[in-house]
Formats: sequence, structure tokens, C-alpha cells
Amino acid sequence: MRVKFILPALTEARGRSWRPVKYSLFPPLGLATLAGYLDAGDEAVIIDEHVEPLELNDAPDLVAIEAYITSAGRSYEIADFYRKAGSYVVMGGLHVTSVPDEALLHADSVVLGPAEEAWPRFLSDFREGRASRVYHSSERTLAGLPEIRRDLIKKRNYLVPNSIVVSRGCPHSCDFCYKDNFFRDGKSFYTYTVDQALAEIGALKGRHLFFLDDNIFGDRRFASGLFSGMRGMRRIWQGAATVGSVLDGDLLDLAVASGLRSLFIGFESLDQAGMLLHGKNHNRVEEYQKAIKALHSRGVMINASFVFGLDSDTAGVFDSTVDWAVANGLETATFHILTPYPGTGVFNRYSAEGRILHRDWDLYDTRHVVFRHASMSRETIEAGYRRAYEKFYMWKNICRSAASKDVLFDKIRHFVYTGCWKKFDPAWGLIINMKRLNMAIPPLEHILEGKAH
Ligand code: B12
Repeated sequence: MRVKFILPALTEARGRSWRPVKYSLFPPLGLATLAGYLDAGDEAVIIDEHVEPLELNDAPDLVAIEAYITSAGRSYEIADFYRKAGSYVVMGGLHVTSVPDEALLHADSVVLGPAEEAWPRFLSDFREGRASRVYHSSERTLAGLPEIRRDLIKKRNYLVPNSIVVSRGCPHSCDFCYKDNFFRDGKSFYTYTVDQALAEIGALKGRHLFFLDDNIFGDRRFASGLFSGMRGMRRIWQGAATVGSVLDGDLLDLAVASGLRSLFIGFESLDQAGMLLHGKNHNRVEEYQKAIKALHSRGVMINASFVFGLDSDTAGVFDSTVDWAVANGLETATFHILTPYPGTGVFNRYSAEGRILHRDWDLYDTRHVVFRHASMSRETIEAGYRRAYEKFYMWKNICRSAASKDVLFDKIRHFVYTGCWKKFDPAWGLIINMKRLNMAIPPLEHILEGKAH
């Protein structure tokens, strides 16, 4: 059987002569996971449209497409093309799970939620010529997962070929997150065993790793086993966690000893009331600075995430958030406009209140306002969002933020890391087009390495 796995490009990454490096960071791990379930005699290819052209001149037996919200339009185009060409088309992923009826207009079958149990069932039905239209499962385990087909990933196209995910979901329930809907009929947070995770890490060449898990600190027992096991493996790694989890006993020390050098943290908002509105009760604003200090004092850089457009936000929120982020020496930040993804709690609530403006999924990219805010206009929020990015990444503010560090080495590292990340997109574009992103990995490792305090 010939199978073509496709990750269609997100709207914002299409049709540009050069692309921001963020679209060349991570290979499509979900699709490589699914490819692991094929038989030895099957032929498989993975095409990631963010980093390579998709040739539409073939008719594989099976085309498997992963759709995110802003790649939905493109995913449907590709699905329609292949169905016409005579291929069988199956779709899955976050957006398909949110709106299966929409996806079924373009796909022969859809797989909803995590696919580790449903996908092999689909494959077996498909081989027997009796595939159903919809597959989903409530069985949730990562035990016995076949080897992820990393051999199908064109590593030179990515800055972080060693991305890895050792859990699914998250222990929390924020109403703007896809999680509750995606995992709705079963467990919504589960992990590899520690041994399974260590074996996968052990098989990855090179030093740098990036854990793509929503919350790598989320299961204390698993995380401490993992970090203890990684000690001595000479890895340096990045990942994501919550404010509270980095203050949870010795977990952070174990993480740093195992190679943690940079952490993504969803601070979201400096307004406690705003977060309560969205169920992010575990974020306590009074702990933010303590968490930042805990990380910086151990030489761990922070990539902070903020969301604008909570009902409690007013026009001052953009500047006050950036000023706070700069004053606290945060190395990098991503800003988002609150985006009610279909199927989430906030989408259902705003829908019921008649506040969803449209369903043009291309604009559900966290850069556009797609709902009616309690007090601010669309223009105010979008302009404030753009200003926040510009202001945070002004050289003046990068210098000011870097200067807030106590140790000279950290000041320099902050300056170089932030500058390289945001200020040199055309240079990144060149390296991407030359397919030489792997050249950037040793300097990245060097910068990240730093010296743990
Ligand atoms: C890598 C990544 C990206 C990459 C995407 C390309 C890529 N390589 O996948 C990049 C950097 C481009 C990206 C961009 C963005 N991302 Co992103 N990203 C991720 C991340 C960290 C990992 C994805 C991954 O590999 N997961 C692991 C694999 C195993 O899971 P999976 O892909 O979901 O696949 C499983 C199932 O979905 C299913 N499946 C998937 N596809 C298919 C296809 C078929 C045929 C079948 C049968 C099954 C199936 O089977 C797999 C195994 O169970 C996730 C977080 C996460 N932990 O998932 C966030 C995440 C998806 N991103 C998120 C966000 C917000 C964004 C951005 C909007 C951020 C921004 N403002 O720029 C953008 C744009 C996204 C958009 N417009 O839709 C959110 C989505 C939030 C939501 N919907 O509620 C997530 C969940 C992070 C989070 N917790 O907030 N992202």
C-alpha cells in the first residue's frame, strides 16, 4: 500500500518567498507517529508543506492529512484533489476533531481525538475495504506505541529535528484550550512510562532536545523520574510548563540538572480576575515573579506567552504587559489575541451570547479578533497586539531586558538569543532556502548551554 502523509501549510506560512523560522522548527511528529503503525511492506512518505513543495501529480492508495485551524482551507483543497484523483482520504488532528462534519465534506474518513488506538483500527478496516466514516476512541494509553518513523522526516529542513513528545494533554482545563474537546471521551492527560521516554531520548542523535508536551512538569512522579533518568545523558533541552509547576519542590532543580535551559510558560495575563474567567485558576499572579526568579537564577531562559482580549482587559493592557515583561528580563515572548477555537468552552459560551463574529478559520490565527469584546473594538485590540510585538522586540527593550540580569554571561546570552530569534528573519529565510538549517544547531546548542548556575 502507498501512503502519503501531508501536513498542509498554515495560512500565514503560505505563499511567501521566505518564512519566519518558527515554521521550520518542528517536524510533523503526529504524522510520523501514525506512520509507525504501517506494515513493513507499505510505502510511506511524509510531506510538510511548511518546508517543501507538495507535488500534486500522484494518486497514492491512502492520503492522510493533519489539519490545524488555519490550515483547514488548504487541507480541504488537498483532500478534494486527491479524492478526485482516486485516492482514499483520511483526516485527523485538532481542527478535524473540533468540526468533524465540516471535515467529512472533504474526507472519506475522519479520526477524532488522539489516534493511537483508532488509527490502527482504521488501517485494518481500510485494508479490508470496509472503512467507516468516523473513528474515535476512549481508550487512552501510550503503552506499546510502535517506533515513531523519524526516518521519514527530512531532518535538514528543521532547526529542531529532535523534538519529542512523551505525554498527551495536560492536567488542567482552561476554557480557551482545545484539550477538553479533543480528549472529551476519555483520559485527558497521560504519559509514556519513564523507561519508554528514556529509550526514545537515548535513540536521538545530537545534544539538543525540545519537549513539545503541553506541560512536561504536569505529572510530578513521571517528570521527576524522567529528569533523574536524563541526568548524565549530556542533553540540553527546552520545553513547556506552568508557573506553579516550576515552584513545586525540587522538580525544577532536577530538570536543570538534566539539561533544562529554556522554558515556555503560559503567563497569559497579569490580571487574576481575567484568568479566573477562563478557568486558568492555577496561574497565580502573585507567584509570577517568584517563578521567573527561580528560573533565571538557575540559568533557565523564559519564553513567555500572553493573551490579549480577555473581557477584563482594557486599552492599557498592551503596554503594561510589555513593560512588565521587559522589566522582568523575559528573553522571548509570544503574544496572542484570545481566539475561541471551535469546540472549546469559550467558543461555546461566546456563541451562545452571539459574540462570535464569523467562522472564517483563516482568521482564527491569534492575530485577528474573531469575537465581540466586552469593551474594546477590534481595531484597538489588533493594533495593541501588533504594538506589543514591536515594542517587546525593539533593540532598546531587548538591551534593557538583558541588562536586568545579574550575571554578565546571562546578559550577553539574552541579547544574542533574542536578537537571533526575532531580528534576523531574512537571514533565517536564506538558511531555510539553502536547506542548511542543521548548520544552525551547534550555535543554538552553544547559546543554550550557557552555564547553569
Ligand atoms: C509543533 C506545533 C506547532 C507547529 C505546527 C507544525 C507541526 N510541526 O506540527 C507550529 C510552530 C507551526 C505551530 C504553530 C501554531 N500553534 Co502550535 N503546536 C505545536 C505543538 C507544540 C506540537 C504538535 C505535535 O507535534 N504534537 C504531538 C503529536 C503526537 O500530536 P498531534 O500532532 O496532535 O497528532 C495526534 C492527533 O492529533 C492525531 N492526528 C493528527 N493528525 C492526524 C491525521 C490523521 C489522518 C489522523 C488519523 C490522526 C491525526 O494523531 C496524532 C497521535 O495521537 C502543539 C502542542 C501539542 N502538544 O500538541 C502546539 C499547538 C497545536 N499549537 C497551538 C497554537 C496556539 C499555535 C499557533 C496558533 C500559535 C501562534 N499564534 O502562532 C500557531 C498556528 C496554528 C494554527 N494557526 O492553527 C496550540 C493549539 C491550541 C488550541 N487549538 O487550542 C497547541 C495545542 C499548543 C497549546 N497547548 O496551546 N504549532
